Amino acid sequence: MSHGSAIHKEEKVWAAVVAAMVAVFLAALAYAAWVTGLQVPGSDVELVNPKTVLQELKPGVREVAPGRYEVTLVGRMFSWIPAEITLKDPVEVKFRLTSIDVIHGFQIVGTNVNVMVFPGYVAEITWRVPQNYEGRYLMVCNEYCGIGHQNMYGAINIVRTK
Ligand SMILES: [Cu+2]
Repeated sequence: MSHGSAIHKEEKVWAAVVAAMVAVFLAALAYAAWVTGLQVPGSDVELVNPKTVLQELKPGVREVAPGRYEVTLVGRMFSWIPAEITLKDPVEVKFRLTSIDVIHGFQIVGTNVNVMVFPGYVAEITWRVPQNYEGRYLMVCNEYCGIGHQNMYGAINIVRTK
């Protein structure tokens, strides 16, 4: 019965193969994380202090070039600040988003703009605005954030002059 606990040579070989595969996978993960700078989508990890973010970031609309806007939005229970924005002849809009309290989700209904909004971080997402649309887009919070979550919505007005 002395061979009962003995490890066969083949078992050792396969254990080594498995260990090598695990090492390769971990190395691939580490490579993706540190060498290629893999990050959570949309989080360019600009850090802000949630307590002073309203003064620091100055929420609102900035036209950086004709048709190109930068919109800074701050989420809080239970609204977006500002809750309504108007964009004239927009082509591309860069949203900068953060929260002063809990995790929110920023979504523009009917588009592919959808990003999680964390307190302490500025998430960035760029929206190429459909050029055939004029009117109102609904922006909502799609991450349950508390008792008034369903009231957390706002509007983006698209105005066309040409
Ligand atoms: Cu919310």
